[in-house]
Amino acid sequence: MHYAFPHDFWWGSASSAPQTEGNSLGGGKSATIWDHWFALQPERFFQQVGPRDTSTFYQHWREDIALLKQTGHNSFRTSLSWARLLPVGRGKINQQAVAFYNQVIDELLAQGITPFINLFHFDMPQVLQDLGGWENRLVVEAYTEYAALCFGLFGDRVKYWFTFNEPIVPVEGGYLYDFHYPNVVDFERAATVAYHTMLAHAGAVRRYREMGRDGEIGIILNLTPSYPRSQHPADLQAAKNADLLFNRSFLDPALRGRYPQALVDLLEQYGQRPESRPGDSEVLAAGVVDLLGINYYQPRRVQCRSNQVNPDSPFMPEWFFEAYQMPGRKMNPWRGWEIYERGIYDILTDLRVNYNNPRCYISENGMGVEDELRFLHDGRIEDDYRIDFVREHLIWVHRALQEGSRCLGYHIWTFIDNWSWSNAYKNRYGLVQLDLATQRRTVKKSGSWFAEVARRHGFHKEVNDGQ
Ligand code: BGP
Repeated sequence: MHYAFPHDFWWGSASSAPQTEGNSLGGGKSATIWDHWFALQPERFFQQVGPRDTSTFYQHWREDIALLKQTGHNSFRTSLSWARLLPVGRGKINQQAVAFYNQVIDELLAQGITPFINLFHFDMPQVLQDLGGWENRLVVEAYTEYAALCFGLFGDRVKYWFTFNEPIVPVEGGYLYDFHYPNVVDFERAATVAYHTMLAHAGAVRRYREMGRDGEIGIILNLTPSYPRSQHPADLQAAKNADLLFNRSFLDPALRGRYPQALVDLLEQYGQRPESRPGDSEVLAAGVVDLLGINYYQPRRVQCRSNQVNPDSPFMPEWFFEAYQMPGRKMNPWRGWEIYERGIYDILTDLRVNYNNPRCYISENGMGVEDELRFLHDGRIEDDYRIDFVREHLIWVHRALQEGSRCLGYHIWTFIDNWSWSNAYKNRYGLVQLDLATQRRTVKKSGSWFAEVARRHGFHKEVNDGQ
């Protein structure tokens, strides 16, 4: 069968400034929380590889953009670094950064690749973290200024803007589960960070519209469908709770301009509701996006709790559900994540049916593999597993499109093997292999396959080809 996609479908990939640029303390850039945390606790990073050792996009941007072209990209998402553009968080602009980003944007356009620009990918400038980061409303204000600066500097050429990538991840990592700096474990503070992030988002959207720039603005959310263990009402409720806390907590403000009442009630009931101020709801209402980016890697399977919550234990989302490991689930054994291709269709269907079918696209989806050199044959990574992974997800995207979803494109995570926070280079995701020692780039089998899919606007799959 031939799976044909629209001729203007976006084919590309996603990446981010902190994961690719390198030169993380050079070119006038100041430290982010990543530079800071690595200096404090290098042992928390896989093989002690830190944010300075990324894929050197700062030096090799021209070569990398040529590789984007070679691997079939008509669009590419990356982020700008706040700490590079505004080393003290606000005020004085670093002109080296402006020149760098201008070159990148101009070269992308010259190669016929549409830039999708995200403003924040987990990389809070340390000077602002020192003021309390997202817990401090001053930082929300500073972010809005930073966003407006970017719209002013680059908005003549950049037509697709995103305020945040996966804004829930710094909340989870930094304030609940200890995998990002500042390694706090405190739900109330986490809820404040989440709330302020969405105020920052909405403030930036409002500024963008006030500036009258010709383009679209959105947000990128990791939407993880929650599947119950069974149809038992207690399991169904557990899945609903997980969905409320991890998806709708960001999805509803982004698409409806307000929080779900059920979430407000739940936080109220447990005394965890963050402090709001007069005028906040108007700001949030202005944050409804033009375009939604969807990151999807794996589903969340849940069941009701098997024991009673100890009311003296710290309040956590897990008070309302328990993780469930479904027997027989399909796994990516080299990352330890479940593969459930249909999840991508379920997200698109939920958006179509329950959220008025927003303009959206798949902004991240991909397969991480540890120790990928085991698949090196004759100088090339033969990553058939990645081709299967992408193709099977695309088949479900195709089905959603046929049913009327307004999904406009597919961006794989990621273009080149890149540095991934405290996992550093553990899991490789690229269409292009990176040799960390030599910085040599080699297109993987999936890179050539992806280029072909983009060129043909789709692919052919025999119904019983066994793949
Ligand atoms: C996503 C992030 C990316 C990237 C990816 C892979 O959630 O947006 O920045 O890091 O996950 O993660 P990992 O390397 O942990 O497998």
